[in-house]
Amino acid sequence: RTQTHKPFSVRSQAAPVLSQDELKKLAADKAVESVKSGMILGLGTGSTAAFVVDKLGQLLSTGQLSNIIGIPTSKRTQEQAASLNIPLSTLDSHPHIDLAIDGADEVDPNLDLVKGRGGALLREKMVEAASSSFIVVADDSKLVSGLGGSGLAMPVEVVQFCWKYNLVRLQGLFKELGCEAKLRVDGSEKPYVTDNGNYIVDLYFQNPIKDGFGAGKEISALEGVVEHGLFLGMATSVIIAGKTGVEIMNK
Ligand code: ABF
Repeated sequence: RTQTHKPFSVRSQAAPVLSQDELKKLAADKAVESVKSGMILGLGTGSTAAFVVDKLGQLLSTGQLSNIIGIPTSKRTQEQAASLNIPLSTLDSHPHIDLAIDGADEVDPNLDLVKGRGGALLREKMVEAASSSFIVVADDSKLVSGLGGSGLAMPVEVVQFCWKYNLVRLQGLFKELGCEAKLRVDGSEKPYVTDNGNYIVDLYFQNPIKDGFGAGKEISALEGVVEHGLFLGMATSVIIAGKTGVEIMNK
């Protein structure tokens, strides 16, 4: 089921051209409409999720929301939320989350996702799996017909120990998809280290993944793999903002 909401009610024919950030904010604001006072909330990571956190901070500061507890999915989000005085806790203290809102890197027509280009996939998956509802917010550049089909990275978090051994094994798993595996590096060309002290191997596919569940299982079966960026069957709805408005895709 898909619903479309126009971004503005415009009288003139020419609709305003929104920047990518404005689209992200539009999707974020729409998602925050589902937040109710008293909820335990999973707080996502990334530039779109940051708009969600901003909006929550604003609604709390004006008293339009109260008694929210946020469970952040990264140190970055934790810092942002703390700076906005959003009360925070952990999955240890709150193992059941009412609603998580987060961005994504790819969204396919079944609402399956690639996530983790922001490096926070492990905590995102733990928090979102513990949530009764999971709303994804994105601009329309994230829509793909098949996962892995954007030509951009599908991340896999691996332990540092013998990361090269696992990089080679990961690349070998998807030879027939023309997969190239690369260790993620930071701005100084040093290995990127996740919040959990691990490395990330980014997989680049020439062809989309046909069997996401099968691929996920094969990746997880490799010893030393911590988590992968395929988020399958997890999203309850996806809010996509594009030129024609905000589209809500429901399961
Ligand atoms: C998180 O942020 C990640 O899972 C995903 O990698 C990224 C998307 O970032 P952005 O919203 O900045 O495109 O949701």
